[in-house]
Amino acid sequence: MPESGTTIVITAPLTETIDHAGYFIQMSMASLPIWLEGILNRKYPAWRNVEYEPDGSAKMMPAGARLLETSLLREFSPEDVVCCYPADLHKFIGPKTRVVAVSTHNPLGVTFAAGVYTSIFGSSKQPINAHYAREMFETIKNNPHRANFKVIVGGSGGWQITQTNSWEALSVDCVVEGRSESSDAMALFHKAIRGEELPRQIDVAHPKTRDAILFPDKRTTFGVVEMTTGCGRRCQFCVPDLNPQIDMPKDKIMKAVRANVREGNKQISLATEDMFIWGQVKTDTPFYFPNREALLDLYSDVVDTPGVEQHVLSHATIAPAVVDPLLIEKLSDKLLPKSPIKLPLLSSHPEKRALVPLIGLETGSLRMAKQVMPSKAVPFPIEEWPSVIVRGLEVLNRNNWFPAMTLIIGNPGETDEDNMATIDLIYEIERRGLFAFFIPSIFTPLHDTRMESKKGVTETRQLTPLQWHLMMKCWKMNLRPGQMSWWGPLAWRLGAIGLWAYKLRKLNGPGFTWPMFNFASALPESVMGKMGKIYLGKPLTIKTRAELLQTIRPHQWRFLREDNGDVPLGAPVASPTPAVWSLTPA
Ligand code: B12
Ligand code: SF4
Repeated sequence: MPESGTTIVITAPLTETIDHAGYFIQMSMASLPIWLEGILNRKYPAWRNVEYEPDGSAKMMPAGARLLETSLLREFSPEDVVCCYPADLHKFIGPKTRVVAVSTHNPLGVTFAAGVYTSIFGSSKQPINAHYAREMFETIKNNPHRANFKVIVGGSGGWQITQTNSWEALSVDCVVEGRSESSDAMALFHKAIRGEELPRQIDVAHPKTRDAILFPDKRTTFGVVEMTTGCGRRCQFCVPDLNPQIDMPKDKIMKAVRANVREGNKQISLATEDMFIWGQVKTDTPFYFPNREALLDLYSDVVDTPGVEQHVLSHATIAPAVVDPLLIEKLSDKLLPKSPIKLPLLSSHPEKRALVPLIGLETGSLRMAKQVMPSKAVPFPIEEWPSVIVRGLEVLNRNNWFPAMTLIIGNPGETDEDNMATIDLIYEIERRGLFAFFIPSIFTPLHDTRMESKKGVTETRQLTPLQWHLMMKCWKMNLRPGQMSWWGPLAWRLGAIGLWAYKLRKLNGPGFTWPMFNFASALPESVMGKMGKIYLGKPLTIKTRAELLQTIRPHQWRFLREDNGDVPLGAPVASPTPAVWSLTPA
């Protein structure tokens, strides 16, 4: 590393860069307050360990930082661009440095889910990840060469700085919204190097075509390789859906997978909003009828790449599981052996392996669903949402997929009836012996979304007893697969009640008390229900798969695959290898 420093230094918070212990460690760090860091330190004593290149630069970096590096290398020489960990910034920043570029996912923890749980536990401002992000910004601010360089921040969490007006506090000059491939983003770096003033915030264009998207040739955190951008289901609260719907060319995905392995990564995750649209974007078939052959071909090649020992799924939607159960079955055969996630109490796999994609459930209320996510269930009408969830979960669970399902509590205009409808669905799922990890979060109006101007719940004290009940019931159900010992549940109950008595009771208000007792299993639910303290949910009428297929618009029946059965009578049948497959890249 030159003593004069590198012209452009790229970094990211340590807690967004580490990639051992699986996705869950980063998700926990996004949500747990800093005062609970000790729990993670004890469970993962080596979580801070990172690997280095011989020159002291970072071996692994989040995909966003790597993309920025790749974009810059089109216009700058490799000597002028480096990626390093926050602790090594002083080694790379010198008098010659003109830009410190930060890539961040969630710097202040004000996004959905993250903020909620820290606020339940007491501080809404300092999740572990936010603590480390602030520490990184502090290091940059106090660097002796700070006057000579500009600080440019980008990544999916950049908006948090804009929204909280944190430019001065964090010593940030410019926040970039959008992708680094953009020529506007590059122009900004040239401007900074010339020492010109930068705008505080700039929106840069998203590439419109698949060929305009770059792929890094280095190692990314968790082996993240982009698979798609955009989604197409158009939910009102969604940020990624605002991007164009693009599925990446397979040869580029595979090259990035091999680059990760070559650089010592043993794990891969294909980043997407909905894995099931890949291979079906801009074909003659609507994107919500998955392209089975294309998906099996892609995932098989990824997990069969020599050196790939682990593979984790990112995001998906649930309707495709009802549309094509055989796809799920065949994907499971390929993906389960490489899944690092084991759920001994749930999985029927011989090694107890499981797949845990992130899937949005969001609400069980049809009234709410029609307002905020009218196309979430396509090809099924949104009126069938509860049946789609239940039948989809049946298919997924049967094949050892136990999704992490997000729910939004406190949607604008949400009533007690809406909450009761969601609680009905959660109890229906439980009654049927189905399982998902339910991740409730409080509605946050995310920057740039179609719901940006809407107001959400800002403090946990504002939650109603029904909203609390929904949240705590979800967490109670989530803990089941972890409570294998006789003492586990007992310790959990006592701990939870103790914490409530000590701190949470005051923080979260009176509506929290009975839901908390339910969470801690202080009394049987039926007793609390009879006492009128919690709502136990009413049974729902759930359509069969055959009935659900009947609700698809008849002109789309031809996209259903006969080998799955239940195809409505009189429907022309899709060929087993749809013609559209030839349109997807090899
Ligand atoms: C993989 C992933 C994860 C993984 C791994 C994250 C990691 N550190 O690598 C895990 C599961 C751990 C994770 C966790 C979380 N995630 Co996440 N995640 C994703 C996912 C699927 C892909 C991210 C990615 O790598 N994309 C590919 C890269 C290339 O894209 P990118 O980072 O945006 O980078 C581009 C631009 O932003 C820009 N850019 C990036 N950096 C910079 C820097 C500069 C200076 C410039 C100019 C440009 C620039 O250029 C890049 C392209 O060229 C996205 C959805 C998506 N498709 O983006 C959600 C997503 C980013 N995650 C999200 C959320 C909410 C979270 C959590 C808060 C969830 C939670 N409660 O636990 C946590 C926070 C983690 C933390 N450490 O705090 C949201 C963010 C919403 C928002 N706008 O705030 C998204 C969009 C998902 C969603 N559907 O809502 N996540
Ligand atoms: S299904 Fe998910 S990714 Fe797609 S628009 Fe809705 S929230 Fe966004």
